[in-house]
Amino acid sequence: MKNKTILIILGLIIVLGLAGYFFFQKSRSGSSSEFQLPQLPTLPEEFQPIQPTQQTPETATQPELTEPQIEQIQPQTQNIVIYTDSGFSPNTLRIKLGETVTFKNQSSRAMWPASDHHPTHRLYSGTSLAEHCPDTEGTAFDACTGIQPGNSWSFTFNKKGTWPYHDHLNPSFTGTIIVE
Ligand SMILES: [Cu+2]
Repeated sequence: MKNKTILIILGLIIVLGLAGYFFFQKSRSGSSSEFQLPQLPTLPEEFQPIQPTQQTPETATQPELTEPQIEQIQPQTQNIVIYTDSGFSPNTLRIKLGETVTFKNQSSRAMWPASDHHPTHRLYSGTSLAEHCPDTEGTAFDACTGIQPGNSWSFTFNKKGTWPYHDHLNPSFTGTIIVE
């Protein structure tokens, strides 16, 4: 029984091999019109393989935010001193050389910020009130006039040091600007 099965299998292999050989010979000698490879069935459009899409310009050119750019976006710190009926706040303010301090009058009366020492105001500029007012050059730490409620006065510090000041109209109100 086993031998018979083996014989049948061998026979099938031989027959298939011969058939394949003749088929191959025919396809080699025959013209292309006689023998055509079967065409693969075309897939419906929805089953077509997805073509890799090109990168859109938006994502391709989008710049990455770097740390220096983030720093540029951040607003500059403002140096503001508020003057109220109880005096200057903050009482001591540290700034960098070349920075500007804005004194805002939120009190009910006029203010006159000026460098110590009252009444001459010589400490910052080395000149007296009579010499440096009106301070058109912006070199004396002296408002040189009363600043009305709701108004403000700004001064740019171009000298390093500790600069005490007072309200010339109410000299008991004092403060200090430290320029580093
Ligand atoms: Cu004064």
